[in-house]
Amino acid sequence: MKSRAAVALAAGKPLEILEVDLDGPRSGEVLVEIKATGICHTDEFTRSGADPEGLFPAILGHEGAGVVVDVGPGVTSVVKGDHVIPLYTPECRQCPSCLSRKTNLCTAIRSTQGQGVMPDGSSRFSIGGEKIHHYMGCSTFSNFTVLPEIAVAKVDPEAPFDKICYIGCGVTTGIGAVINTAKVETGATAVVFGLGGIGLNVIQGLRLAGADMIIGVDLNDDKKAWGERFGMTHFVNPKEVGGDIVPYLVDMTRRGADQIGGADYTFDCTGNVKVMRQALECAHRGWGQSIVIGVAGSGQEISTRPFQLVTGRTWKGTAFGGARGRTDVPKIVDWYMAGKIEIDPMITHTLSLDEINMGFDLMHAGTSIRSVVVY
Ligand code: NAD
Ligand code: 022
Ligand code: ZN
Repeated sequence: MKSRAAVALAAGKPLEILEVDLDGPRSGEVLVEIKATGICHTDEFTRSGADPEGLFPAILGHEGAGVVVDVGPGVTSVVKGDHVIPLYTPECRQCPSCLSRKTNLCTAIRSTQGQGVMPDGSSRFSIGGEKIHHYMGCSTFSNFTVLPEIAVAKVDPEAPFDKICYIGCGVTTGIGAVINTAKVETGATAVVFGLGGIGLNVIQGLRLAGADMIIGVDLNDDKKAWGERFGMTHFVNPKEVGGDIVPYLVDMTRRGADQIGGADYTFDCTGNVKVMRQALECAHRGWGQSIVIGVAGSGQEISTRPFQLVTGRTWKGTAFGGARGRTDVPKIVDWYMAGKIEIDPMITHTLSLDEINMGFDLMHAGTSIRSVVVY
């Protein structure tokens, strides 16, 4: 069949809206009509050529929602008409990682996904016989895409596609980092570095978890109102703090009879390795946990003095908020439908596929929280 898609033909070039050929689903695969897709940082990381593992030509996009329109042989967990969210972190429930219950990083299709192909080693996308790569196993910048059955989460059919697509990455990453990775408890203190599309979801996750003090840190003062909108209790702009921000944050979080400062939980949502160090060092001695969510540029390294860890701070990282996609994503959609979490105000721009490159411009300008393309 044919599908309209935004194609990344070469690194650093704008996406081109083209008609592509799409082969139908093979064994264990499903054909999905994508109804909406968010535009996320990783798409830009790859489009720009900064990602050393980026493959071209490719159909990017990994934050979508749509409807199953066909299933290949052997598919049992979804049927035509089901509403689904594609999963860049699949959940096979059979590999050693899924069975371990200790990680969400399913390994069933990991190597082929990284090579931009389906699990059988071939691509379903082409133009004039030339192969086009899949991206993060999703390729949601195509109106139709083929996905492995284990890489779709079946969700409430009443939920609006143009909002729940964001659960395909940003919402689940931010809320999941709080609930699955940090396991934040009622009354906790927290610092969130970077109040963008991820940090704001960390903030609403902290509110959901019942955190007491939620400090947001951002270089952009416009983010103060955004943070407060989702539960932030204090805002710090590092530019307005003369010198080191770490002792400043430690001071803000002094509690208890011993008046030792430091937050119970801190989150890096910037991808800046210097910020990751600040986040670790403003965590409470003895028990503070710092969660790295931001993805740093290739070749970047983090550092701190071992003393920071010896005195009981923990450095953790999270992919897709530690969420097991097929199990956890439908629950997050239900939370949205029940009004427990908010999504609508974070979607600041809705575009048509023809306008997709504008979404990348808005991301660079810092004027959007999330741009969503509606097909
Ligand atoms: P964003 O650009 O919307 O937000 C980043 C924010 O950080 C901005 O508000 C910016 O002003 C602020 N900032 C930049 N430098 C800062 C500094 N030195 N101190 C304080 N604030 C600073 O980006 P986003 O969509 O929120 O994504 C954030 C990061 O999360 C990216 O690196 C992205 O790749 C990553 N991410 C990770 C996962 C995962 O599974 N681990 C999933 C999705 C996104
Ligand atoms: C999504 N991300 C950033 C913005 N939006 C993002 C990027 C990478 C990861 C998670 C989220 C990530 C963390 C750890 C891994 N990845 C490796 C997983 C593994 O090896 O099992 C990651 C993922 C997918 C791909 C590459 C890296 C890919 O499909 N190319 C989950
Ligand atoms: Zn993403």
